[in-house]
This record gives sequence, C-alpha cells and structure tokens, in this order.
Amino acid sequence: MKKILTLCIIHQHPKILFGMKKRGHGQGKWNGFGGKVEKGETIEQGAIREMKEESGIEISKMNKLGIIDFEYQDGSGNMKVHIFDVKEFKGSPIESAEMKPKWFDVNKIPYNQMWPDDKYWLPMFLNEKKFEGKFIFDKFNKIIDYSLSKLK
Ligand code: 8OG
Repeated sequence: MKKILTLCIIHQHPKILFGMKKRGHGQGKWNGFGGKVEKGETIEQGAIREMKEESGIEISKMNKLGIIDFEYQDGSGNMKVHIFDVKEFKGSPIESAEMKPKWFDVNKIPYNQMWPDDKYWLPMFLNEKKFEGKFIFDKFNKIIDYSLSKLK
C-alpha cells in the first residue's frame, strides 16, 4: 500500500519557513515539515502533529494546495504527499531532533539543497495555486519522468 505523508509550509510573503532535515529520508535538505500519517488519524491531524513535533508550531488554519505521488525505483516504495499552506499558527519555530528551522526570502529559496522536484511545484505553491503531480525517481534519486498540473 502507498504510504501517506504530509508536508506543511509556512509562507508569509516575502518569507518562507523551511527546516534543515537532520536525519533520515531527505537528510541534509531544506524542506517543509511533515511525515507519515499514522493509523487512526486523519491526514490533517497527521499534518498538525508532525508540524508540532518537528518545529514546535501549532497550526490553527491551513489550506491543502497539492498532492504529489512519488515513485522510487530504488525499491524504497511509493508514496503520496499532501502539501499544506499554513495560514495561521501559534508559536515560533524551535529546533527539534529532526529539523533546524530557518526563514528564507522567497527570492532566495535554496533549490540546490532541496528535493529536485520542489523547483517544479513550489512556484505554484507560492502563487497559492492548487496542483497535483507525479514524480518518478531512478535509483540515484534523479527525476526520470514527471507530470504536474494546476487544478481549477
Ligand atoms: O517521516 P519522514 O521524515 O520520512 O517524512 C518525509 C518528509 O519529507 C515528509 O514531510 C514528506 C517529505 N518529502 C518526501 N519527498 C519529498 C520531496 O520530493 N519534496 C519535498 N519537498 N518533500 C518531500 O518524502
């Protein structure tokens, strides 16, 4: 079965919050906050829990902007990531065992230290457009095929 994951991004124009992933899948990359949805929780509950665990921030309002399917040819399995635009929250980011947070200017997004698919969909996210897509990675973590479309 496909793993369901969440990804929450705070975009307060002209700033955007990312965290440097300190361990596990995606280590050494800047990313939003999220992880696997657990048994018994909704996708939204999983998103809120992961944001709190990884950044200390409590989400009060969020908007789902994207859904992306990932296929990895290294045998690590397939997954579906639900991407949320965090609109209102309480608290300020703190470093966790998993993530070191940092605010970036939207004109200085560190794409060369992020997952290679992010440069395709993050511009739509920044424009608050809804989107869906699929990315296929080879065993060296390079994109070999993708599709991406804006939703109405
Ligand atoms: O629980 P874990 O730390 O493995 O969760 C992985 C997180 O990384 C989760 O928030 C989903 C996110 N993520 C991927 N792949 C990609 C990707 O290609 N781009 C971005 N921006 N995030 C990703 O798992």
